[in-house]
Amino acid sequence: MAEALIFDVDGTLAETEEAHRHAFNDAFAEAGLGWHWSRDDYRRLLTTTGGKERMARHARESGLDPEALDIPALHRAKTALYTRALQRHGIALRPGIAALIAEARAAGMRLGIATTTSRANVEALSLAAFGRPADQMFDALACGDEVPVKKPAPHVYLLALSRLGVWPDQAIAFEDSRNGLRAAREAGIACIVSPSLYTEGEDFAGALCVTPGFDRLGGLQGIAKLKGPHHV
Ligand code: XBP
Ligand code: MG
Repeated sequence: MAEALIFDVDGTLAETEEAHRHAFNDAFAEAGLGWHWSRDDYRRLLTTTGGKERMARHARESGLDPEALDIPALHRAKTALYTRALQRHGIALRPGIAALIAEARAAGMRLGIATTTSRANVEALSLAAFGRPADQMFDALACGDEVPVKKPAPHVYLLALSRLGVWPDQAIAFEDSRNGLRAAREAGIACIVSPSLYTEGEDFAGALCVTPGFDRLGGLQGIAKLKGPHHV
């Protein structure tokens, strides 16, 4: 039995990317940039992890110099809009997440977060979806604004492992994207993938298991029976 479960946030705990996309578009409108990301634009741009990095890519693809724009300020505005939207409208957890977390807690396992997004966004999601602050839900949080390189680099998973005090083979990661899976695998962690709205159809080679929903795993007992890159 694994000793720790480590969860990605966006697309894994909840379907958040539409809320992110609306917040980006509202921030672009407030700044008078004339940019608008459609769902198709966003699907393509999501292969670049991190909001600031995504905006810089869009600027370059539009023939603009990202350095000439105040991307950090634009991203702060986007974060404020995103956190306010979660506060106002709430957000539902993906099926199976609440049960897995409750079962792992009852079994004395440690729980962590390894995400590309910022601590502020994790906090907003935790309050909106669990009704509790993130540090009451998870033993360790590792966020994109704390590491030098975002997923698919392994840094955020390595940070989560060290904060949880477990080795890679004592943990299982839960992801929705190829970039997230690559990050977990690079860190040596077995990874269960359930694709989300925007990641359906990606290549998940190397996953311990790919499932249409985390509620289909049969809980911790079902997970313990999975055979794959690591025995868990
Ligand atoms: C999710 C992301 C994030 C969000 C936006 O990746 O790439 O960038 O889309 O969040 P993952 P920020 O689920 O693999 O961690 O704007 O706060 O960066
Ligand atoms: Mg994700």
